[in-house]
Amino acid sequence: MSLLSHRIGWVLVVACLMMVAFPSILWAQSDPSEQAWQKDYGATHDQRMKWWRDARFGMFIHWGVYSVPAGVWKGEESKHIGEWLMLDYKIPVAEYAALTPKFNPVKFDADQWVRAAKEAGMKYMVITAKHHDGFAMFHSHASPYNIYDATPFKRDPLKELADACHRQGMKLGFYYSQAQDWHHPGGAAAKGGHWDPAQDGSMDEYIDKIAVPQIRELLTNYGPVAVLWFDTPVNMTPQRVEKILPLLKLQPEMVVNNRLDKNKLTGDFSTPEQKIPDTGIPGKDWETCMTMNSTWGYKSFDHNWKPTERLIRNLVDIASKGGNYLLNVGPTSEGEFPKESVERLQEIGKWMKVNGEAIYGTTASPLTGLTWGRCTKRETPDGTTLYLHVFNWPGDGKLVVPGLSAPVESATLLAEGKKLEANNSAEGVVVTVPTSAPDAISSTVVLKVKGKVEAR
Ligand code: FHN
Repeated sequence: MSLLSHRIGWVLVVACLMMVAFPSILWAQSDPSEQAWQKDYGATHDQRMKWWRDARFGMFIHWGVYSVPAGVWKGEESKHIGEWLMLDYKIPVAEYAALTPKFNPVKFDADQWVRAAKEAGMKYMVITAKHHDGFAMFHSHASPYNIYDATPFKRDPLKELADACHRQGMKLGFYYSQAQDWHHPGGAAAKGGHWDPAQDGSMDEYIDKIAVPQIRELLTNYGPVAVLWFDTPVNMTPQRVEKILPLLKLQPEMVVNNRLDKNKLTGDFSTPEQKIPDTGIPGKDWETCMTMNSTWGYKSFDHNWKPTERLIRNLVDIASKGGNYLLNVGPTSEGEFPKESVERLQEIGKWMKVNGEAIYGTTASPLTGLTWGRCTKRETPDGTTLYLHVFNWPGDGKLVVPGLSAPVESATLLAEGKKLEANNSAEGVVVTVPTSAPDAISSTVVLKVKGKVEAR
């Protein structure tokens, strides 16, 4: 018995020594390692996520040299997303790089982009600093394959955007394709790998010579970076992830998505793409990223625009499930947002001016299965505010919140501040509303009740 406990003691001592010597064992092997992730870098997860949880709505920008062909290669219209053109047509590295002299986005106006996002009610922007095609949209010293050195534009749009964001009080984030890089030797390529010998090389060297220095540049030269958004962790072994992790400490307040490593062991939030999870992702922070048409990077012939009604209702739906909405714009090669995106942003902005209170800083709905729409919640020291987002306005003037038994304090129409009558009843709370909806897309009734309202 004493021999056994002696042995156990030694095993524990050795295990502790290993963890001190190789701390990565902790995060690499413990259960999805969120705790280790939180300990591992900068401020705690909750501290870093505070502004992000309040924000609820951000702009994704996919902009790169792929906006020049705009989805067309040798006269053929690509059926796939625009930024994948190089891989989809297996365009040789040199031939694709020959697009760069044609990229001269002289109409780019950083302040205008930030203003457009701000007026839409968005609180942060995440722009592609380098997408899978390997072309850096900033003045990188790690590779001349960047917008400053390789195009007639000779400007650093990320610097201009960072300055405009800081001037206008907008949070800025960078998207960085850390693994896939179809230009630099050793960069990964999904869907069957390299198609040009120029792409062959050591991925470890690519990580050391391109990804690591470029991420360092992004986190050093552009002021505060609010979000780092990794993507497609093809061949991202724990060793390669290890090379990138220490860089995150350069921006200790920054939040990071969950696509750095292929097992999704790292990151502050999950990233459902082009979909809204039915019941949110309970116990996790998450952000749905979505296109306004069918492509991320600009395609001249993609007219599959989602109506504003859908975009607004998506935002409400996502907020009601406790998530964020990162809505994409794919600017043209001249540096402008497509006019269809501008129109939608303006319409969403009009709605947000009236209804933003029911989105920002709210939490998931405690009520589900609401036939007329969605609900978001804000807890106050003396009770709970429920924002009832009504998509289908009741024709009979009675809005029923089924099963809600908390005593009603007040009900108001958010749009006009008009007081409404509301009563507790056997079927739930019944709010008497005007016969026509204040907003055809989604009208908000602010219902204040006593105490907490827990999910049911
Ligand atoms: O391959 C990319 C795609 O081009 C786009 O950037 C989206 C945005 O989330 N992410 C990848 C696919 O998951």
